[in-house]
Formats: sequence, structure tokens, C-alpha cells
Amino acid sequence: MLTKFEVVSTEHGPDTGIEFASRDEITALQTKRAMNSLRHAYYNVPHYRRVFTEHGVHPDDFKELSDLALFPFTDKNDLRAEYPFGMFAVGEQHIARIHASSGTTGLPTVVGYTRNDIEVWSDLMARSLRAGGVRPGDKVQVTFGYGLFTGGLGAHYGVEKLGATAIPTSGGMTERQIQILNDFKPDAIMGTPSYMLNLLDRIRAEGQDPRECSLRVGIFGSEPWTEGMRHELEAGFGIDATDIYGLSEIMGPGVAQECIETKDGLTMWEDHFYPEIVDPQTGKPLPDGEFGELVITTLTKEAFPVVRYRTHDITRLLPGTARSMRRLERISARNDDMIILRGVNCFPSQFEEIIVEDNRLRPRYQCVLDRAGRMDQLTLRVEAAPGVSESQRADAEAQLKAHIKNRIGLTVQVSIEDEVDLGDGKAKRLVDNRPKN
Ligand code: DLL
Repeated sequence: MLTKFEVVSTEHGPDTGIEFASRDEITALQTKRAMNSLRHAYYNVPHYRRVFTEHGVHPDDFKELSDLALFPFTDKNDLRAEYPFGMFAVGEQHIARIHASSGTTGLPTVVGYTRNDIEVWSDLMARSLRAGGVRPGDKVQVTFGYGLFTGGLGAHYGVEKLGATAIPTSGGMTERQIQILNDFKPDAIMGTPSYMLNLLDRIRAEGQDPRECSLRVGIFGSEPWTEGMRHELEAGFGIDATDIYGLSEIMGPGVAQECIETKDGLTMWEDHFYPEIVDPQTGKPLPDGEFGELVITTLTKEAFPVVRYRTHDITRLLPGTARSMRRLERISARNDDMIILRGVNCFPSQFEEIIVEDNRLRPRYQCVLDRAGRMDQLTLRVEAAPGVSESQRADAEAQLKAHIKNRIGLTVQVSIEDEVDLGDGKAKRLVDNRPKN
């Protein structure tokens, strides 16, 4: 139930003029909505009431957008501390859907949506698809995973909302993806860029020319990728490829989307999300154009309003081009050690939890990321305990691989070694050898 303050309803479907509104109009809308959202969080989520009070601020202190800097940040740990439903701002009977994403430990971060939140998300996904070149009547193969991950269902509802046709293949089963691509003749495809490169190779390996497929556009995201990968996917499939960004804590896919006419970074849908770039060390807001950590405040979320969420994604804000809303430069780095491997998020600490259960291994380990051919690959280097025989090592390796597959859902390479050098000082848990271009 929404008490005291109602969140402003969102009438902006994919075909309204808000995408081209003047900066003044956007600022006025953001100010009104931020005020509402801060009140909504404060009056309906005990966590926000507590931390605002501890910080000596009240929603009434907010008069203009720069006042947002008075309010405390929210981090993944805050959400985890309220596991599972403590951050919901509405009663459970108003929750239409729940999604979750991996946390730094075994506990996932849980997010909820009201029926209206799902409507807004679908609108924003439809808007994103349209910006990426998908049109009503197109068929869209959705290879993002369906389930607790926001990718599949988030994209799916947007495809339907746009008036296009969803082909919900979900992830994996590449043979079947290729068959569907050949037989259903989709106009567009969505997925992680690394999986798309894999698909490209598999099609070629079957003796087909991927440029002869029916695809016209591809919308890819959920993990960092590069201009080099864009060129390869565009040339390989004969498509226009654009970048989509989002995170479950804020909504899911469709927080920002690159426009097909400019392909110059991702337009942030600023009527629903207020972006700030802050210095990752001091937390001080930085001016547009400077690199720092992206912080997002939701402006219209009912079930899960989020105030100043630290995304840990490093980027900068640029002026609007194809739309009047500001753009994010392609996100190429994070300032924590979250690994995104083939679209699955995980932290080195999750591997550690599994390693320490095996007394044949020592908790001295390092994650090494490489690009093997096309696919990103993670090798977990782990030190063997003293006196462990060759055959015990082989057993430990097989078991570790199996446990990681079962518990984290990732296939990784494991290398059990005599010694793992973790560098001087703070243990270097992550080595990223993937090409940057
Ligand atoms: O990955 C939501 C999503 C699904 C986005 C499908 C796009 C397409 P999470 O699993 O919560 O949500 O992971 C969010 O993934 O903080 C970024 O670090 C990373 N990420 C998402 N999109 C991009 C992108 C989904 N286009 C985390 N470029 C974010 C670089 C991205 N990184």
C-alpha cells in the first residue's frame, strides 16, 4: 500500500515526446519526481528513514536536484542487510514480480515490482528497443536468460509492449538458437555480446554465412564490451548493433540505451532515473564530462525506490545528441571486483567460500580472465595444501569445478598449483587479461 505520498504515475509510453523534451522540462520533471521518490522511500522503507535520520536529512530538505547530494548513498550491502524483502516500499500483496541477482556472498539481492513498475519497465524497454532500431511487427529473438535474472523477462515485456513479436529462446542451447534463427527469421536479436560472438562462430562452423541470416539489428549488453566487438558483430551478422545498460537493483535492462542513428553511448532515460557521477573515493559529485562512478536515484519506482545507488560502474555523463537526455559513455570498467562472465555476475569471494570447504586446498586463489577464441573464460588458480598428492589434486580440481557449476552456475577452468602469487600488499584476486579493444 502506498501511504502518505503517491508516486507520480508514468503516462509516458514509447510514443510520447518526452525523449525530445527541453532540458528545462526534464529538470522540472526530475525535481518533482525526486521529491516524491525521497518521500516515498522515507515514509515507507524503515531503512531509508533510519539512514536519513542518522545523516541528519529529511525529504523536506530537497528543493532542487543538487540537494540530492545531501542524502546518503545506498550500496549492495544495504540491500543485502534487508534480505529478502526489507527494502520493499509496498506491502507484499502489491508485489507483482520478484527478481534477484548475485550478491558478494551467497545471499542474492532481491528486488520487487508492482504492476505499475512492470508497466513502466515495459515502456522503457519498448523505448530502448525502438531507439535501437526495432519496430512494431519485427520478430525479436531474446537470448537473455529467463528467470530470476532481469534480462530475459525484462526484454520480453518490452518487445511485446512495442508491438513486436518475442521469441523467448532464453540463453544457451546454441544449436537450437541457430535452428530458430534460420527457421523463424527474426529481424532482431538480443543477448550478451560474448554469447553473440560465440553464436557467430558456431554458425560459421556449420558452414553457413551469418551475413545471410534474417537479422537487421542486435541489442547487446549486460556485460562490458568494446567497439572492436561491435564492429565484428556488425560485420559478421550484417546488422546494426547497439548497447543496452541496466541493473536489477535499479530496474533491469532499459535504464539506458544507445540510439541506432548515432551509436555514440547510451541515452539515460532521465525521466525515470537521475544519474550522478561521483568520485569513487570521496563520494563527491563530479561535473558532467568527468569520469567517475555512476550513482542512480530512481524517480518513479513504487515497490523498490532506490536513493543514490552506487552502481560501481565507471563512466561519464555526456550531453544528449539523438535525444535531449544525457548519455553515458560505454561502460568498460567497475571499481569493485565483481566479475561479469558471459552475463553472469559473481564475486571472487563466492569462489573462496567453496575453496575453504576443501582441506586439500589453501584459500590462496586468484581469478584470471582471458578471452579464449571468442568466449571469455575464467581460470581459478588455487594453491594445493602441503603434501597433497597428484591424484588428490585431480580429484579436488574436478570437485571444485562441479561445485562452482552447481552453486554459481558458471563453467570455469581450475588450476591447482604449488604456489599462487597474490602480489604484494592487498591480495590481487582478479587479473583481467581480456583485450580492451
Ligand atoms: O545485467 C541487466 C541487464 C540485462 C542489462 C540485459 C542489459 C541487458 P545485473 O545482473 O544486475 O543486471 O548486472 C548489472 O551489469 O552494474 C554493469 O556492471 C553490468 N552491465 C549491464 N549492462 C552493461 C553494459 C543486468 N551495456 C551490471 N555495458 C551493471 C557494460 C553492463 N556493463
